[in-house]
Amino acid sequence: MATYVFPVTVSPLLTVLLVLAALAILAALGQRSSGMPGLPRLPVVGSLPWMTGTTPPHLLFMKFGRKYGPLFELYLGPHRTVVVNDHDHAREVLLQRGRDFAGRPSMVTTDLLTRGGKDIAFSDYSPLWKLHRRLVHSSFALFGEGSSRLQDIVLSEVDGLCAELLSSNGRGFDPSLAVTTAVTNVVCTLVFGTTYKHGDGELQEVMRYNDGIVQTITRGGLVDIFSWMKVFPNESLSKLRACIRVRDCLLTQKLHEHKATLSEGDPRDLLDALLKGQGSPGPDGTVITDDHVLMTAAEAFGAGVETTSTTLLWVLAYLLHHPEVQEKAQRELDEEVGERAVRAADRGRLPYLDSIINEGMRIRPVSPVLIPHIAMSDSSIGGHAICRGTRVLVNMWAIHHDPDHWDQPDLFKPDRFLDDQGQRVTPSCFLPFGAGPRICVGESLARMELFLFLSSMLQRMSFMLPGGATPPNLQGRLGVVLQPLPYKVAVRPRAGWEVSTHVN
Ligand code: STR
Repeated sequence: MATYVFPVTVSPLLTVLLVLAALAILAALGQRSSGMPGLPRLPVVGSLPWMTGTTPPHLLFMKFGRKYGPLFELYLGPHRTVVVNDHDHAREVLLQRGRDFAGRPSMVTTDLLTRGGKDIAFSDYSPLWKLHRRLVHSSFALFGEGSSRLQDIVLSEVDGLCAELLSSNGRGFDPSLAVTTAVTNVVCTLVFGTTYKHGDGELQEVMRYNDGIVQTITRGGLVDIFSWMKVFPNESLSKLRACIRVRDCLLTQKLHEHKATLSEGDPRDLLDALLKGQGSPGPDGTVITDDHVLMTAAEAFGAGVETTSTTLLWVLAYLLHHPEVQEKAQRELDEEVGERAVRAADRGRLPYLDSIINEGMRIRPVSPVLIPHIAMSDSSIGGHAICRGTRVLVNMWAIHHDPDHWDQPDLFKPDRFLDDQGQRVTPSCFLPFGAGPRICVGESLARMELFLFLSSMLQRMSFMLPGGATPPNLQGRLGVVLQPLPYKVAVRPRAGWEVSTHVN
């Protein structure tokens, strides 16, 4: 077929004018074609020019929500993105039409991190993903509720942590390193069966690469919106690649060791459980490869460390603001547990302690805007048509701070999770782990770990503001999770527990 060349030559100036006019028309057309309120939009950059500044997304979206309502749209570059700021629409997206919205967008940074989506959190919805998720779920179940494995691991780590905290002898110090080290060690034991001494070189290497990933994973910034930008040099991406290399080297070695020593009988740790469950192919003949096992271990690791240590640090920060809450929890512990070590089975008896953890996760959710969802088929939210491929951001921060559902949402009040008899209540708009097909697979492990760490710490010691220090800033800093800014505490052993300074 002959190529037909349009026989008109247009002057460069006219071309520029035509292009500008076309852009203006496109911009006008781009507005509200769906009838959903939302931010203005320009070609190529979308709504990004209206989203500059230093306000983190969860607060920015809440501000836009006041102008556009609880459900609105914006364009991240070319990507149509719907933001959900309220509980009713969130339930639609996560639960009622959970399947429609269970997809994940592909992003440059997370594709690097997960070898193109061989993980659970970031990989797109597929039969293989479902099979993989089921395997991870059943492997986690071997260590959580109904087994004493996690309890034993945490309790042996708590001794070391308490000893370290108490060694400060009443001086003020930043608790984050000690807490993160303890949590990292629990996760190392759970995932690949290695328990390190505090200060061990390999443990430090693990903490270093993890920190590097945390710092760079969200800093890819524009590259996750305009993927073609990955061809340009990008310092953050190079650092991310370097950390991933160190991670993969360590985990591959653990994987080989596990394969070589795998035996009949109970799995020793998560890697064993995954390897043992790897065999059976999925419905369409797909299989869970070694890469999947490796990526799962890496992710269980990253998710387990960042979320748990951050939640603990938030709770401690709030306890410094509310000594009366700490005292009430300690009274409950004294009455219900006394001097023996706290066990997982005590959870039922300690509703107030649980309510503190819940209130911490409500007021400062580690994931204030959940990992982006994507519509896998044409669907709808709140009666608005949503076409396949639309990204959906659920603003859990806005839901957890909605004054229509929470009395004085900005105040730390654990009692809101208890009724007048002191029994647990769980408001339906409390969703710190998300909901639906993408709900956090580690929820029950996380809850148990948080419970065991916090109860053991509060049983043994009191956290106070160091003399003259101002209470922690509660504003938070958004990285891959929402973290408290560094702060200092002083600790004092509680009566009968002075001895724990001598443990280890
Ligand atoms: C932290 C750093 C790391 O080494 C690996 C991961 C992968 C899983 C991520 C985790 C991260 C940060 C917290 C996440 C978690 C999956 C679920 C969790 C994003 C980047 C939350 O949704 C809070």
